Amino acid sequence: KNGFLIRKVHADCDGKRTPRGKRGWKTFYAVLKGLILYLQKGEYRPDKQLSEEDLKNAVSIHHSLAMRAMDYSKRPNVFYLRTADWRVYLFQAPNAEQMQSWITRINTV
Ligand code: I3P
Repeated sequence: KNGFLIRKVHADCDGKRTPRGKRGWKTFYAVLKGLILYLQKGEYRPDKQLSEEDLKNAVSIHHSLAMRAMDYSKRPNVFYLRTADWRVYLFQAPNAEQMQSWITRINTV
């Protein structure tokens, strides 16, 4: 699965709150391949080499949990992704259908 997602980093490894200055929303082209969610900046080309930054932004979804962000009302179509090492991301999908589809795909790999 792939498509545009807007990401906010809420918690770093071990659930530590992400510091100010690193909590802004950023747009990525997301590609879910196996157990990795790749987040690429800039325009998407299927043959494009992943940059070092793209690799840093990649998220392991092994033993992760995605769920609708019921308590987050500033933006619509937002879901949480909590990883096995207790990072927490918020992702805003383009619409409700895409949000649900990402949640389902992430939780059923
Ligand atoms: C953050 C940015 C986010 C905001 C976050 C700020 O600043 O303005 O949009 O989250 O608030 O810290 P920065 O880019 O300097 O990290 P919201 O959009 O959810 O308000 P927060 O610290 O309350 O999460």
